[in-house]
Amino acid sequence: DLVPVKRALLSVSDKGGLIELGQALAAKGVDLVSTGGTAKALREAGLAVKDVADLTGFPEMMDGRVKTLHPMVHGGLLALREDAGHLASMADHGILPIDLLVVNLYPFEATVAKGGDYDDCVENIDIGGPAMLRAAAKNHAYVTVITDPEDYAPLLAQLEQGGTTLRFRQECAANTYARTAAYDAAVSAWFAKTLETPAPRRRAFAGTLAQTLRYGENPHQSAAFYTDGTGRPGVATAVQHQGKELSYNNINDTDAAFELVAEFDPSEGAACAIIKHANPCGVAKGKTLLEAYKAAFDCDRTSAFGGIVALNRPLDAETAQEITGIFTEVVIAPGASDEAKAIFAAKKNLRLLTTEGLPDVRDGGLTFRQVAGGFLVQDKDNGFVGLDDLKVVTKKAPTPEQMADLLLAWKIAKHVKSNAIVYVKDGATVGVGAGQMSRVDSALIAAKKAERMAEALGLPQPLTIGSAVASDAFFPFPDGLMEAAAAGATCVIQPGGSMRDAEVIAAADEAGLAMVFTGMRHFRH
Ligand code: 93A
Repeated sequence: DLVPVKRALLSVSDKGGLIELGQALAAKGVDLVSTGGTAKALREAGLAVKDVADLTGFPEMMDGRVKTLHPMVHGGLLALREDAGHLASMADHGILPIDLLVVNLYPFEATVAKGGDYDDCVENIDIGGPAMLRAAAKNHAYVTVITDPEDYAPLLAQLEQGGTTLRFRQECAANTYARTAAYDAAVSAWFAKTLETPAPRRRAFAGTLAQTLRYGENPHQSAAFYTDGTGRPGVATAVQHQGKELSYNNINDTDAAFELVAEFDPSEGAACAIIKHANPCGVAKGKTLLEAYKAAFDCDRTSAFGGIVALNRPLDAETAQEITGIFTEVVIAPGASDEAKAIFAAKKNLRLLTTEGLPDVRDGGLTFRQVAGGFLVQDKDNGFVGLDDLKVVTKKAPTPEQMADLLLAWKIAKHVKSNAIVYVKDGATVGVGAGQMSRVDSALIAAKKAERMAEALGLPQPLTIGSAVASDAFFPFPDGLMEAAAAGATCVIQPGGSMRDAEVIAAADEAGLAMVFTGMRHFRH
């Protein structure tokens, strides 16, 4: 079933690998046809190329908007080579068969990512490219279609044997439709964002395969990682400097870690988050990264083992040295010094990821969750509560120091699975209770961990004594609040809004607590 390639149409925006491909094709005696910029590049490399304009008898016009949208092109791609009627049409109109199409599209996603203005984005919506890709992919019985420079080598390997196999052409077709679907999804997402309509009647979701993963959450699940083209700084766009390939769980945890640490403006201080199973087991601010890392580590040293560490400033040598003290899976930071990299190089299993800056946590964007038969889509939780939004509801008001810890606890609680209870003291978490079905249990578990840490660190008492506590949602009864008070919390931040707020406030006053309401909830499931 080998189909030889005699004529190829090349029209690419990403000209990487183009010359080598053109040379290899020419060496195999393939006739090359190309659009303006692609033809120019090939010619400059000394290759003989025919212009699409010569094929169609029309010049490229309207600033390139119309170059390949012509029956000479589409007939050549779509004609069934063994159909008498199709062959007759080809003969009548002088249409030449095109056996290979190499197209990659106008960089729409990249234009959006780099903040292109409205007209720029619109102009980068490729029309002719996807039309050709879809035509060629439909006619995969005869036509080979390539839309990714990474497939140039496999293509040439196929041609070595005299032509492409049906299986290869089918795989190319499948990739092509995924690409055009992702492309249109990106256009549709850009419109939704521009028009500020999170829920248009139809919504396409698509991504580009970044990596097939060894397995999913468990070894019996296959998995892959897709990028969405937004270019948001984070695990999808990070550079990995060392260590083995990231796993599904690593990617998930690294994302949780980096999104959390991005809450902390690096110009206001260093911050570190240590994550296990997508929940923070230690978060701290510090004058230096080292200070922040140490304080985060001291929240729950047991859980930090094998964790993911995220930093809000470029990794420095002293922090790198400290991190190598225990086994850590991944470190992600907006950069790393050469010295820090050299220190990590000795730790073969430690992955170091660096990004171009931190993501903007106030940024919009969507989150998805699959349910049977559909998807739940929502805005990212980019809710923010500042000092002015807080309402003191108890007789006692928090001191400025308590207020700072309360706001920190609140910021962190947003990134903890519900029910979330977070104890903070002096700029660092001292207990995190996550993912419990009862808020009382989250309060208890966090306090218990703090007790264990106090023992391990040889402290006279758990650090929850005199701490600030945050609850991601209101206390429906006073019991959860009382557990926090029993653990030693002296001030509380929570959304409020329970039917029993009055009862909860009375209990807080009774216990001598200072409590503030945020008016905003941070459920996370
Ligand atoms: O503006 S288009 O939508 N109109 C077309 O007819 C057309 N044909 C190919 N864009 C079109 N293309 C695209 O031009 C290709 O998808 C490719 O990305 C690009 C290559 O242009 P050049 O060869 O001039 O660099």
